Amino acid sequence: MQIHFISDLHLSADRPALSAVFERYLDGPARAAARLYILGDLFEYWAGDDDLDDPLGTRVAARLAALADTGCTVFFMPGNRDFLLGTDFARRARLEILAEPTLIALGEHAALLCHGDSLCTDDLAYQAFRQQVRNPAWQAQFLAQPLAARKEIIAGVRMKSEEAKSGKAAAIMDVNADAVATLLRTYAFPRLIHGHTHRPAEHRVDVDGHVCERHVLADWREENGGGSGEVLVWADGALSRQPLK
Ligand code: LP5
Ligand code: MN
Repeated sequence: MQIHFISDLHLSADRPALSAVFERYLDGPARAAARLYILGDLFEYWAGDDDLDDPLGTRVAARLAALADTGCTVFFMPGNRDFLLGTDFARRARLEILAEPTLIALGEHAALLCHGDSLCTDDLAYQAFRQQVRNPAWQAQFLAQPLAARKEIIAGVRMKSEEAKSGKAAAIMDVNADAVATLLRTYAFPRLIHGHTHRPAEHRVDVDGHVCERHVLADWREENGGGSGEVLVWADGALSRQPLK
């Protein structure tokens, strides 16, 4: 039985080709998985579960629920764009929301799962922003605002974020080696699987003499009207990447 890992799909109404790749994946390769882990940024942004009547959210929830009906257990870990996804969506999509990080068994070695943004500790402006918006009291206050007002605020933040990113050195927006080492040490040197950085790669990290694998998931892309994605597949005791069209 396979176990699948995906992240950074960034689904949005104005990128239908990405939703098409996702739906083909759910109807095809995902059927071979006993478990699917979605490690954040499934959506370009999520303004709150009261946006569930939005056609994209409704459709994604229904498609995920249909996969769950086939016997696949679907897990979702929040990303920096969809951490407001809550229990209403989870119920509709028949998925389980995971805390970050989560340690799972994967063959002989454990695997530690996270979105990846918490490891980008050199990005001080982002970490300050993250600390604010991940605060439960801040979230409650934000969610108490009308949906339309929230969407306006999010549009402003997205613009500011793009502006800020264009002035940041690429290295700042990657994971910090010490943050990775500290995390791996804390969890007794597992494999690490994360997304967020959009730098898909396999790394080997030496932490106190323990060589740990770090698997960075690929972001899904829309190019020239077509879409492409990738799934990291655990099968027959090994991890491999499968391209999706
Ligand atoms: O997502 P990505 O990879 O493009 O960029 C991230 C960091 N940016 C973000 C912002 C999101 O992309 C957009 C917001 C999504 C919606 C969230 C839902 C609801 C939240 C409501 C918020 C009010 O996460 C980017 C990193 C990059 O990853 C690489 O790691 O660099 O971080 C930034 O660019 C942040 C800026 O440096 C600082 C913050 C600017 C926004 C300030 C707005 C003030 C409004 C105050 C409200 C609390
Ligand atoms: Mn992200």
